[in-house]
Amino acid sequence: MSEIGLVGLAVMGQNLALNIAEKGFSISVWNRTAQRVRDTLARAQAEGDLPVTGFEDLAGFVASLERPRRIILLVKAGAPVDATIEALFPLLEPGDVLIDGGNEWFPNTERRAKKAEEMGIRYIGMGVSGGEEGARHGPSMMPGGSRDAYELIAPVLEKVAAQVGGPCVTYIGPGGSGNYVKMVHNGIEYGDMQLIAEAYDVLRIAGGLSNDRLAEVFADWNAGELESFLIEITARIFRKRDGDGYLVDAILDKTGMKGTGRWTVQEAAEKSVPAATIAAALDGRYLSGLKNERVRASRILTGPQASAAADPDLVDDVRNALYAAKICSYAQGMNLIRAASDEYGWNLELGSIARIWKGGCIIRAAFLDRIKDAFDADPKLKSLLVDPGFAAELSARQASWRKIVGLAVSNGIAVPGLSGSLAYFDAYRRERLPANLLQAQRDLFGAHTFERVDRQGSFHADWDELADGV
Ligand code: 2AM
Repeated sequence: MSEIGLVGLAVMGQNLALNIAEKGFSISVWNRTAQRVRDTLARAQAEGDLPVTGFEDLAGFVASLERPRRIILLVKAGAPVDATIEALFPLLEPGDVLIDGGNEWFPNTERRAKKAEEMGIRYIGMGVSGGEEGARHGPSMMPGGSRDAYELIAPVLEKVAAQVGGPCVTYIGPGGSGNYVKMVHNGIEYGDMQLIAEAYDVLRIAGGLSNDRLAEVFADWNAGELESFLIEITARIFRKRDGDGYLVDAILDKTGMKGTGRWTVQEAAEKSVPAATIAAALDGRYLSGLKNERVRASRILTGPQASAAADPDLVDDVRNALYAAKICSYAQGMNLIRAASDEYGWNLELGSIARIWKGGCIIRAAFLDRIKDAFDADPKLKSLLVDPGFAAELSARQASWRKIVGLAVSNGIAVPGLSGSLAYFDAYRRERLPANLLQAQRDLFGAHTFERVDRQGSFHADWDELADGV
Protein backbone atom coordinates (compact mmCIF):
# COMPACT_ATOMS: atom_id res chain seq x y z
CA MET A 1 0.00 0.00 0.00
CA SER A 2 1.19 3.54 -0.72
CA GLU A 3 0.83 6.46 1.66
CA ILE A 4 -0.12 8.89 -1.07
CA GLY A 5 -1.20 8.97 -4.72
CA LEU A 6 -0.53 11.38 -7.54
CA VAL A 7 -2.42 11.73 -10.81
CA GLY A 8 -0.98 13.64 -13.77
CA LEU A 9 2.64 13.06 -14.66
CA ALA A 10 3.55 16.00 -16.88
CA VAL A 11 6.52 18.12 -15.76
CA MET A 12 5.09 19.36 -12.44
CA GLY A 13 3.43 16.09 -11.44
CA GLN A 14 6.40 13.92 -12.27
CA ASN A 15 8.82 16.11 -10.33
CA LEU A 16 6.52 16.48 -7.34
CA ALA A 17 6.00 12.70 -7.21
CA LEU A 18 9.77 12.13 -7.16
CA ASN A 19 10.21 14.80 -4.49
CA ILE A 20 7.54 13.14 -2.29
CA ALA A 21 9.15 9.74 -2.76
CA GLU A 22 12.60 11.12 -1.99
CA LYS A 23 11.29 12.48 1.32
CA GLY A 24 10.47 8.90 2.29
CA PHE A 25 6.75 8.64 1.47
CA SER A 26 5.64 5.70 -0.63
CA ILE A 27 3.67 6.98 -3.60
CA SER A 28 1.46 5.48 -6.31
CA VAL A 29 1.18 7.33 -9.61
CA TRP A 30 -1.18 7.26 -12.57
CA ASN A 31 -1.45 9.23 -15.81
CA ARG A 32 -3.99 9.14 -18.64
CA THR A 33 -1.23 8.34 -21.13
CA ALA A 34 0.69 5.33 -19.81
CA GLN A 35 4.02 6.33 -21.33
CA ARG A 36 4.40 9.05 -18.68
CA VAL A 37 3.95 6.41 -15.95
CA ARG A 38 6.80 4.41 -17.46
CA ASP A 39 8.97 7.55 -17.75
CA THR A 40 8.33 8.40 -14.10
CA LEU A 41 9.23 4.89 -12.95
CA ALA A 42 12.45 5.03 -14.97
CA ARG A 43 13.36 8.33 -13.34
CA ALA A 44 12.47 7.02 -9.87
CA GLN A 45 14.87 4.15 -10.50
CA ALA A 46 17.64 6.37 -11.87
CA GLU A 47 17.33 9.03 -9.17
CA GLY A 48 17.91 6.70 -6.23
CA ASP A 49 15.53 3.76 -6.38
CA LEU A 50 12.72 5.92 -4.99
CA PRO A 51 9.52 4.30 -3.60
CA VAL A 52 7.22 5.00 -6.57
CA THR A 53 4.65 2.46 -7.80
CA GLY A 54 3.17 3.04 -11.24
CA PHE A 55 -0.30 2.07 -12.47
CA GLU A 56 -1.80 1.97 -15.92
CA ASP A 57 -5.36 1.45 -14.64
CA LEU A 58 -7.05 3.99 -12.42
CA ALA A 59 -8.90 1.45 -10.27
CA GLY A 60 -5.66 -0.37 -9.47
CA PHE A 61 -4.08 2.95 -8.57
CA VAL A 62 -6.90 3.88 -6.17
CA ALA A 63 -6.93 0.40 -4.61
CA SER A 64 -3.21 0.71 -3.85
CA LEU A 65 -3.67 3.65 -1.46
CA GLU A 66 -3.88 3.58 2.32
CA ARG A 67 -7.16 4.95 3.70
CA PRO A 68 -8.22 7.66 4.00
CA ARG A 69 -6.76 8.08 0.55
CA ARG A 70 -4.77 11.18 -0.21
CA ILE A 71 -4.55 11.94 -3.93
CA ILE A 72 -2.79 14.91 -5.48
CA LEU A 73 -4.00 15.92 -8.96
CA LEU A 74 -1.65 17.71 -11.32
CA VAL A 75 -3.58 17.64 -14.54
CA LYS A 76 -4.28 20.56 -16.82
CA ALA A 77 -6.58 23.09 -15.13
CA GLY A 78 -10.19 23.38 -16.27
CA ALA A 79 -12.11 20.59 -18.03
CA PRO A 80 -9.32 17.96 -17.63
CA VAL A 81 -9.60 18.28 -13.84
CA ASP A 82 -13.37 17.78 -14.07
CA ALA A 83 -12.87 14.74 -16.30
CA THR A 84 -10.31 13.28 -13.90
CA ILE A 85 -12.37 13.75 -10.76
CA GLU A 86 -15.46 12.35 -12.50
CA ALA A 87 -13.44 9.20 -13.16
CA LEU A 88 -12.09 9.13 -9.61
CA PHE A 89 -15.28 9.82 -7.62
CA PRO A 90 -16.89 6.37 -8.07
CA LEU A 91 -13.66 4.75 -6.85
CA LEU A 92 -13.31 6.87 -3.70
CA GLU A 93 -14.89 6.59 -0.26
CA PRO A 94 -16.07 9.11 2.33
CA GLY A 95 -13.12 10.61 4.17
CA ASP A 96 -10.75 10.47 1.20
CA VAL A 97 -8.88 13.66 0.30
CA LEU A 98 -8.38 15.13 -3.17
CA ILE A 99 -5.80 17.87 -3.60
CA ASP A 100 -5.80 19.75 -6.90
CA GLY A 101 -2.32 21.24 -7.34
CA GLY A 102 -3.00 23.01 -10.64
CA ASN A 103 -3.31 26.72 -11.37
CA GLU A 104 -7.07 26.61 -11.13
CA TRP A 105 -9.55 29.45 -11.33
CA PHE A 106 -10.75 29.62 -7.71
CA PRO A 107 -14.52 29.33 -8.33
CA ASN A 108 -13.86 26.00 -10.08
CA THR A 109 -12.30 24.68 -6.89
CA GLU A 110 -15.27 25.88 -4.85
CA ARG A 111 -17.70 24.19 -7.22
CA ARG A 112 -15.79 20.90 -7.08
CA ALA A 113 -15.34 21.07 -3.32
CA LYS A 114 -19.11 21.33 -2.93
CA LYS A 115 -19.69 18.32 -5.11
CA ALA A 116 -16.99 16.35 -3.32
CA GLU A 117 -18.47 17.27 0.05
CA GLU A 118 -21.82 15.76 -0.94
CA MET A 119 -19.98 12.45 -1.27
CA GLY A 120 -18.05 12.94 1.97
CA ILE A 121 -14.84 13.55 0.05
CA ARG A 122 -12.61 16.39 1.20
CA TYR A 123 -11.19 18.74 -1.38
CA ILE A 124 -8.22 21.09 -1.41
CA GLY A 125 -7.19 23.57 -4.11
CA MET A 126 -3.47 24.07 -3.75
CA GLY A 127 -1.31 26.59 -5.57
CA VAL A 128 2.17 25.19 -6.27
CA SER A 129 4.94 27.54 -7.29
CA GLY A 130 8.54 27.03 -8.26
CA GLY A 131 8.33 25.40 -11.66
CA GLU A 132 10.10 22.14 -12.43
CA GLU A 133 13.03 22.76 -10.10
CA GLY A 134 10.78 23.73 -7.20
CA ALA A 135 8.50 20.73 -7.69
CA ARG A 136 11.49 18.38 -7.63
CA HIS A 137 13.45 19.88 -4.74
CA GLY A 138 11.06 22.06 -2.73
CA PRO A 139 8.17 24.21 -3.95
CA SER A 140 6.14 26.85 -2.16
CA MET A 141 2.61 25.48 -1.71
CA MET A 142 -0.61 27.33 -0.99
CA PRO A 143 -3.33 24.83 0.05
CA GLY A 144 -6.87 26.06 0.66
CA GLY A 145 -10.09 24.22 1.47
CA SER A 146 -11.02 21.73 4.15
CA ARG A 147 -8.91 22.30 7.27
CA ASP A 148 -9.06 18.75 8.60
CA ALA A 149 -8.08 17.49 5.15
CA TYR A 150 -5.08 19.81 5.33
CA GLU A 151 -4.08 18.27 8.66
CA LEU A 152 -4.07 14.84 6.99
CA ILE A 153 -1.73 15.96 4.24
CA ALA A 154 0.37 18.46 6.24
CA PRO A 155 3.11 16.00 7.31
CA VAL A 156 3.81 15.24 3.64
CA LEU A 157 3.59 18.83 2.41
CA GLU A 158 5.78 20.16 5.20
CA LYS A 159 8.57 17.75 4.27
CA VAL A 160 8.24 18.25 0.54
CA ALA A 161 8.13 22.08 0.63
CA ALA A 162 11.11 24.39 0.33
CA GLN A 163 12.64 25.02 3.74
CA VAL A 164 13.49 28.65 4.39
CA GLY A 165 12.93 29.54 8.03
CA GLY A 166 10.41 26.70 8.22
CA PRO A 167 8.49 24.84 5.51
CA CYS A 168 7.14 27.06 2.71
CA VAL A 169 3.61 25.77 3.16
CA THR A 170 0.79 26.62 5.52
CA TYR A 171 -2.98 26.19 5.61
CA ILE A 172 -4.12 29.26 3.67
CA GLY A 173 -7.84 29.28 4.40
CA PRO A 174 -11.19 27.84 3.29
CA GLY A 175 -12.76 27.58 -0.17
CA GLY A 176 -10.70 28.60 -3.15
CA SER A 177 -8.32 30.74 -1.09
CA GLY A 178 -5.25 28.64 -1.96
CA ASN A 179 -5.85 29.11 -5.67
CA TYR A 180 -6.56 32.80 -5.09
CA VAL A 181 -3.30 33.40 -3.25
CA LYS A 182 -1.40 31.54 -5.97
CA MET A 183 -3.12 33.69 -8.61
CA VAL A 184 -2.03 36.88 -6.84
CA HIS A 185 1.48 35.44 -6.41
CA ASN A 186 1.61 35.13 -10.19
CA GLY A 187 0.33 38.68 -10.64
CA ILE A 188 3.08 39.91 -8.33
CA GLU A 189 5.54 37.84 -10.34
CA TYR A 190 4.37 39.67 -13.50
CA GLY A 191 4.96 43.00 -11.72
CA ASP A 192 8.47 42.04 -10.57
CA MET A 193 9.46 40.84 -14.02
CA GLN A 194 8.11 43.97 -15.72
CA LEU A 195 9.95 46.26 -13.28
CA ILE A 196 13.20 44.38 -13.81
CA ALA A 197 12.78 44.60 -17.59
CA GLU A 198 12.21 48.36 -17.34
CA ALA A 199 15.31 48.78 -15.16
CA TYR A 200 17.26 46.88 -17.84
CA ASP A 201 15.85 49.10 -20.58
CA VAL A 202 16.77 52.33 -18.77
CA LEU A 203 20.28 51.09 -17.91
CA ARG A 204 20.85 49.87 -21.44
CA ILE A 205 19.41 52.80 -23.38
CA ALA A 206 19.87 55.81 -21.10
CA GLY A 207 22.98 54.43 -19.41
CA GLY A 208 24.60 52.60 -22.31
CA LEU A 209 25.44 49.59 -20.10
CA SER A 210 26.79 46.49 -21.83
CA ASN A 211 25.51 43.01 -21.04
CA ASP A 212 28.69 42.31 -19.08
CA ARG A 213 28.16 45.43 -17.01
CA LEU A 214 24.46 44.59 -16.54
CA ALA A 215 25.46 41.16 -15.23
CA GLU A 216 27.70 42.86 -12.65
CA VAL A 217 25.02 45.37 -11.67
CA PHE A 218 22.34 42.72 -11.12
CA ALA A 219 24.76 40.45 -9.24
CA ASP A 220 25.62 43.42 -7.06
CA TRP A 221 21.94 44.23 -6.47
CA ASN A 222 21.38 40.60 -5.51
CA ALA A 223 23.75 41.11 -2.59
CA GLY A 224 21.55 43.87 -1.14
CA GLU A 225 17.93 44.69 -0.38
CA LEU A 226 16.77 43.47 -3.82
CA GLU A 227 18.14 39.97 -3.16
CA SER A 228 15.76 37.60 -4.91
CA PHE A 229 15.53 34.71 -7.30
CA LEU A 230 14.46 36.94 -10.21
CA ILE A 231 17.36 39.40 -9.75
CA GLU A 232 19.77 36.46 -9.43
CA ILE A 233 18.63 34.77 -12.64
CA THR A 234 18.67 38.11 -14.46
CA ALA A 235 22.39 38.48 -13.67
CA ARG A 236 22.93 34.96 -15.03
CA ILE A 237 20.98 35.69 -18.20
CA PHE A 238 23.26 38.62 -19.16
CA ARG A 239 26.30 36.33 -19.07
CA LYS A 240 24.94 33.71 -21.46
CA ARG A 241 26.80 33.84 -24.77
CA ASP A 242 25.39 32.98 -28.19
CA GLY A 243 28.06 32.66 -30.86
CA ASP A 244 29.97 35.95 -30.88
CA GLY A 245 27.21 37.78 -29.02
CA TYR A 246 24.83 37.32 -26.11
CA LEU A 247 21.75 35.14 -26.10
CA VAL A 248 19.53 37.82 -24.54
CA ASP A 249 20.06 40.02 -27.63
CA ALA A 250 18.99 37.20 -29.93
CA ILE A 251 15.71 36.46 -28.15
CA LEU A 252 12.51 37.74 -29.80
CA ASP A 253 10.85 40.49 -27.73
CA LYS A 254 7.44 38.85 -27.58
CA THR A 255 6.19 37.49 -24.25
CA GLY A 256 4.13 34.40 -23.60
CA MET A 257 1.67 33.93 -20.73
CA LYS A 258 -0.68 31.34 -19.32
CA GLY A 259 -3.41 33.48 -17.79
CA THR A 260 -3.01 33.81 -14.04
CA GLY A 261 -1.61 37.35 -14.38
CA ARG A 262 -4.69 38.30 -16.38
CA TRP A 263 -6.93 36.78 -13.72
CA THR A 264 -5.20 38.90 -11.08
CA VAL A 265 -5.98 42.10 -12.99
CA GLN A 266 -9.54 40.94 -13.65
CA GLU A 267 -9.98 40.20 -9.97
CA ALA A 268 -8.45 43.55 -8.96
CA ALA A 269 -11.06 45.25 -11.17
CA GLU A 270 -13.79 43.00 -9.75
CA LYS A 271 -12.86 43.84 -6.17
CA SER A 272 -12.20 47.57 -6.86
CA VAL A 273 -8.59 47.25 -5.73
CA PRO A 274 -6.16 49.58 -7.53
CA ALA A 275 -3.33 47.49 -8.98
CA ALA A 276 -1.49 49.84 -11.32
CA THR A 277 1.83 48.00 -11.36
CA ILE A 278 0.38 44.56 -11.99
CA ALA A 279 -1.96 45.95 -14.68
CA ALA A 280 1.02 47.72 -16.31
CA ALA A 281 2.87 44.42 -16.38
CA LEU A 282 -0.05 42.71 -18.10
CA ASP A 283 -0.37 45.53 -20.64
CA GLY A 284 3.38 45.34 -21.19
CA ARG A 285 2.96 41.70 -22.22
CA TYR A 286 0.08 42.52 -24.56
CA LEU A 287 2.11 45.31 -26.19
CA SER A 288 5.07 42.99 -26.59
CA GLY A 289 2.73 40.59 -28.37
CA LEU A 290 2.02 43.19 -31.07
CA LYS A 291 5.47 42.64 -32.56
CA ASN A 292 4.51 43.01 -36.21
CA GLU A 293 2.46 46.15 -35.54
CA ARG A 294 5.32 47.63 -33.53
CA VAL A 295 7.79 46.99 -36.31
CA ARG A 296 5.53 48.92 -38.71
CA ALA A 297 4.79 51.68 -36.19
CA SER A 298 8.49 52.16 -35.50
CA ARG A 299 8.81 53.42 -39.08
CA ILE A 300 5.89 55.86 -38.76
CA LEU A 301 5.98 57.19 -35.21
CA THR A 302 8.98 59.12 -34.00
CA GLY A 303 10.07 59.95 -30.46
CA PRO A 304 12.98 61.67 -28.79
CA GLN A 305 16.44 60.52 -29.79
CA ALA A 306 17.47 58.43 -26.80
CA SER A 307 20.99 59.20 -25.73
CA ALA A 308 23.22 57.46 -23.25
CA ALA A 309 24.76 59.92 -20.83
CA ALA A 310 27.48 59.28 -18.28
CA ASP A 311 25.87 59.58 -14.86
CA PRO A 312 27.71 58.04 -11.92
CA ASP A 313 24.47 57.84 -9.93
CA LEU A 314 22.35 56.15 -12.59
CA VAL A 315 22.76 52.57 -11.38
CA ASP A 316 21.92 53.48 -7.79
CA ASP A 317 18.98 55.61 -8.88
CA VAL A 318 17.55 52.76 -10.95
CA ARG A 319 18.01 50.38 -8.02
CA ASN A 320 16.13 52.79 -5.75
CA ALA A 321 13.35 53.25 -8.29
CA LEU A 322 13.02 49.49 -8.74
CA TYR A 323 12.84 48.88 -5.00
CA ALA A 324 10.26 51.62 -4.40
CA ALA A 325 8.08 50.40 -7.27
CA LYS A 326 8.36 46.85 -5.95
CA ILE A 327 6.95 47.94 -2.60
CA CYS A 328 3.94 49.42 -4.45
CA SER A 329 3.44 46.23 -6.44
CA TYR A 330 3.43 44.02 -3.34
CA ALA A 331 1.12 46.47 -1.56
CA GLN A 332 -1.37 46.04 -4.42
CA GLY A 333 -1.14 42.25 -4.37
CA MET A 334 -1.55 42.02 -0.60
CA ASN A 335 -4.49 44.42 -0.69
CA LEU A 336 -6.17 42.27 -3.32
CA ILE A 337 -5.73 39.17 -1.15
CA ARG A 338 -7.20 41.04 1.78
CA ALA A 339 -10.16 42.31 -0.25
CA ALA A 340 -11.00 38.73 -1.26
CA SER A 341 -10.47 37.52 2.30
CA ASP A 342 -12.91 40.14 3.60
CA GLU A 343 -15.49 39.51 0.90
CA TYR A 344 -15.47 35.72 1.28
CA GLY A 345 -14.77 35.58 5.01
CA TRP A 346 -11.55 33.60 4.49
CA ASN A 347 -9.72 35.18 7.41
CA LEU A 348 -6.34 35.01 5.65
CA GLU A 349 -3.12 35.88 7.43
CA LEU A 350 -1.07 38.12 5.16
CA GLY A 351 2.11 37.72 7.22
CA SER A 352 2.03 33.91 6.91
CA ILE A 353 1.43 34.18 3.19
CA ALA A 354 4.52 36.40 2.79
CA ARG A 355 6.46 33.83 4.82
CA ILE A 356 5.66 30.84 2.60
CA TRP A 357 6.79 32.82 -0.47
CA LYS A 358 10.27 33.07 1.06
CA GLY A 359 11.43 29.88 -0.63
CA GLY A 360 10.60 27.61 -3.53
CA CYS A 361 8.65 30.09 -5.59
CA ILE A 362 9.52 32.52 -8.35
CA ILE A 363 9.06 35.66 -6.23
CA ARG A 364 11.20 34.38 -3.35
CA ALA A 365 13.10 37.30 -1.93
CA ALA A 366 14.75 38.59 1.21
CA PHE A 367 12.24 41.46 1.08
CA LEU A 368 9.36 39.12 2.03
CA ASP A 369 10.65 39.05 5.62
CA ARG A 370 9.98 42.75 5.77
CA ILE A 371 6.43 42.23 4.55
CA LYS A 372 5.85 39.49 7.10
CA ASP A 373 7.20 41.75 9.86
CA ALA A 374 4.95 44.61 8.74
CA PHE A 375 1.79 42.47 8.93
CA ASP A 376 2.92 40.76 12.13
CA ALA A 377 3.36 44.19 13.73
CA ASP A 378 -0.06 45.31 12.51
CA PRO A 379 -2.33 42.63 11.01
CA LYS A 380 -4.84 45.35 10.11
CA LEU A 381 -2.26 47.44 8.24
CA LYS A 382 -4.21 49.16 5.45
CA SER A 383 -1.31 49.21 3.02
CA LEU A 384 2.35 48.27 3.08
CA LEU A 385 3.00 51.85 1.98
CA VAL A 386 2.08 53.19 5.41
CA ASP A 387 4.07 50.66 7.42
CA PRO A 388 6.61 52.93 9.17
CA GLY A 389 9.60 51.00 7.77
CA PHE A 390 8.36 50.95 4.17
CA ALA A 391 7.16 54.57 4.40
CA ALA A 392 10.66 55.66 5.37
CA GLU A 393 12.20 53.62 2.55
CA LEU A 394 9.81 55.06 -0.01
CA SER A 395 10.60 58.53 1.20
CA ALA A 396 14.34 57.96 0.97
CA ARG A 397 14.01 56.64 -2.60
CA GLN A 398 11.59 59.20 -3.95
CA ALA A 399 14.14 61.53 -5.53
CA SER A 400 15.82 58.67 -7.43
CA TRP A 401 12.45 57.26 -8.46
CA ARG A 402 11.23 60.58 -9.88
CA LYS A 403 14.54 61.15 -11.61
CA ILE A 404 14.47 57.76 -13.35
CA VAL A 405 10.84 58.08 -14.44
CA GLY A 406 11.63 61.59 -15.76
CA LEU A 407 14.72 60.36 -17.55
CA ALA A 408 12.79 57.51 -19.14
CA VAL A 409 9.98 59.81 -20.25
CA SER A 410 12.36 62.35 -21.79
CA ASN A 411 14.20 59.59 -23.62
CA GLY A 412 11.01 57.97 -24.86
CA ILE A 413 11.57 54.74 -22.92
CA ALA A 414 8.27 53.20 -21.77
CA VAL A 415 8.39 52.44 -18.05
CA PRO A 416 4.74 51.75 -17.22
CA GLY A 417 5.61 49.72 -14.13
CA LEU A 418 7.96 52.28 -12.60
CA SER A 419 5.79 55.25 -13.56
CA GLY A 420 2.47 53.53 -12.80
CA SER A 421 3.81 52.65 -9.36
CA LEU A 422 4.90 56.24 -8.83
CA ALA A 423 1.47 57.50 -9.85
CA TYR A 424 -0.09 54.96 -7.46
CA PHE A 425 2.17 56.26 -4.69
CA ASP A 426 1.49 59.90 -5.52
CA ALA A 427 -2.26 59.35 -5.58
CA TYR A 428 -2.31 57.29 -2.40
CA ARG A 429 -0.28 59.82 -0.43
CA ARG A 430 -2.54 62.77 -1.33
CA GLU A 431 -5.27 63.90 0.97
CA ARG A 432 -7.10 65.57 -1.88
CA LEU A 433 -7.33 64.28 -5.45
CA PRO A 434 -9.05 65.94 -8.41
CA ALA A 435 -11.97 63.52 -8.02
CA ASN A 436 -14.06 66.51 -6.89
CA LEU A 437 -14.12 67.59 -10.54
CA LEU A 438 -15.17 64.11 -11.67
CA GLN A 439 -18.01 64.18 -9.20
CA ALA A 440 -19.08 67.59 -10.50
CA GLN A 441 -19.07 66.24 -14.06
CA ARG A 442 -21.06 63.17 -13.05
CA ASP A 443 -23.59 65.32 -11.28
CA LEU A 444 -23.86 67.76 -14.21
CA PHE A 445 -24.42 65.18 -16.94
CA GLY A 446 -26.11 62.42 -15.00
CA ALA A 447 -27.43 63.90 -11.74
CA HIS A 448 -25.33 61.31 -9.90
CA THR A 449 -25.11 63.63 -6.84
CA PHE A 450 -22.02 64.36 -4.76
CA GLU A 451 -20.96 64.68 -1.15
CA ARG A 452 -19.48 67.90 0.26
CA VAL A 453 -16.36 68.50 2.33
CA ASP A 454 -18.21 70.84 4.70
CA ARG A 455 -21.62 69.23 5.18
CA GLN A 456 -23.11 65.75 5.54
CA GLY A 457 -25.49 64.40 2.93
CA SER A 458 -25.96 63.87 -0.75
CA PHE A 459 -26.26 66.91 -3.02
CA HIS A 460 -27.30 67.77 -6.54
CA ALA A 461 -26.60 71.16 -8.10
CA ASP A 462 -28.44 73.17 -10.72
CA TRP A 463 -25.40 73.61 -12.95
CA ASP A 464 -27.18 76.15 -15.22
CA GLU A 465 -27.43 78.50 -12.28
CA LEU A 466 -24.16 80.36 -11.65
CA ALA A 467 -25.03 81.28 -8.09
CA ASP A 468 -24.59 78.60 -5.40
CA GLY A 469 -27.08 75.99 -6.51
CA VAL A 470 -27.01 73.70 -3.50
P1 2AM B 1 -1.63 13.12 -20.72
O1 2AM B 1 -0.20 12.82 -20.42
O2 2AM B 1 -2.43 11.90 -20.94
O3 2AM B 1 -1.79 14.14 -21.83
C1 2AM B 1 -0.81 18.06 -18.21
O4 2AM B 1 -1.26 18.22 -19.51
C2 2AM B 1 -1.34 16.78 -17.61
O5 2AM B 1 -2.77 16.79 -17.63
C3 2AM B 1 -0.89 15.52 -18.31
O6 2AM B 1 -0.59 14.57 -17.34
C4 2AM B 1 -2.09 15.15 -19.11
O7 2AM B 1 -2.24 13.77 -19.40
C5 2AM B 1 -3.20 15.54 -18.18
N1 2AM B 1 -4.47 15.70 -18.87
C6 2AM B 1 -4.80 16.62 -19.81
N2 2AM B 1 -6.08 16.47 -20.21
C7 2AM B 1 -6.58 15.42 -19.51
C8 2AM B 1 -7.85 14.78 -19.45
N3 2AM B 1 -8.87 15.23 -20.20
N4 2AM B 1 -7.99 13.73 -18.62
C9 2AM B 1 -6.96 13.31 -17.86
N5 2AM B 1 -5.74 13.88 -17.87
C10 2AM B 1 -5.55 14.91 -18.65
